[in-house]
Amino acid sequence: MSVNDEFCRALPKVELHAHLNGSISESTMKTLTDMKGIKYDNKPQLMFEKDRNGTLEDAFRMFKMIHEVTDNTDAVYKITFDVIHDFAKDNVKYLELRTTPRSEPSSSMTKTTYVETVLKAINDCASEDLDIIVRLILAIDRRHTLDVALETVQMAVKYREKSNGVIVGIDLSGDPKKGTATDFIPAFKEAQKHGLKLALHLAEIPAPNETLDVLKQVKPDRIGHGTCLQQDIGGNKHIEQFVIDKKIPLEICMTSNITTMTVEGFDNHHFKYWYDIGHPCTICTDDKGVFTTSISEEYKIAARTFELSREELWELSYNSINYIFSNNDTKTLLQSKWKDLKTKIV
Ligand code: 6MZ
Repeated sequence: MSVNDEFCRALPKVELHAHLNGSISESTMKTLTDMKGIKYDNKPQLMFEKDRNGTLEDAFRMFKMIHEVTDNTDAVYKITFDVIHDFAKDNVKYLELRTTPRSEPSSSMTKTTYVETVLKAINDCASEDLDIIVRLILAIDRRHTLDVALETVQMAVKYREKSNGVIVGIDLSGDPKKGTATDFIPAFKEAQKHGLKLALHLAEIPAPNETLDVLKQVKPDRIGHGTCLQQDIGGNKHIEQFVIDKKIPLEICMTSNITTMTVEGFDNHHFKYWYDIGHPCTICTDDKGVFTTSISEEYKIAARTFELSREELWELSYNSINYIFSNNDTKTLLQSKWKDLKTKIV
């Protein structure tokens, strides 16, 4: 049977690359902008219209505006709560949300109250009957300094303890045209020293020098995007071979890459290369709000573009469990959930 919308929705899914402020639905955004008295005909400034392309610069302008809307702890609570409900409704059974701790003097929100608010919303959702496990990754923005990055790692260590392990890792993200990933290597090493996992945006645009340096010096647990790792598209043979040899899973965000035009067309997406050589890949949304997509939609696009069957989509989803940052008990629990559901949907 062919893959359709209904199948992709029913498929149990793992989402490992979702930026909190990029994942806000249109309806949550409308509530927040109404509350702030911002006219909603500003929509094109906060999210891309479906199937409209732009640039990475456009996306980063949007994040700046979104941050103006989510500049207080009430808004941060609401977006976290709503984003978790959105993913749960789309049959995501395990979600690793990532977010950059942020202070906003205008509302007296501090990085500490920011992280505590996100954790409170995660905790409140856990007490509902949502059938989703949520973990948190704290993000380092590459536009910031090493000191800020080290502070983020310290917060992750402290709040992992306080949250009973909800925080599982550290991300590096932000505008790939700004800053240098290698500057943050001491922070990545500090995170590893404390047993935190690393999910780093690497090679979203061609950047072979920093990519190879970071890979060799810290070996991240997952790579975000990895658009330009391959020799023929801005990487080099050492990078490609290292990623293959170390089997570093790639977080694949197709609509994001096409919309920001870092990849020209779904047919040319690097997912095909890595999938065909059997490299670990996990399908993700990146920013489901900004890019007007969903994880079910991303699975459907993969199936339609690369002619994947139901069984192959199932395997993609099932194998993603191997790349989560939680312990083996959680993996086993998810694997048995997937097996129970399989007979009903494939
Ligand atoms: C790099 C990205 C990104 O952290 O405020 N972010 N970084 N590449 C991308 N591809 C399009 N999409 C999102 O969520 C928004 C932040 O996530 C990062 C950027 O730093 C952005 O400001 P949070 O929840």
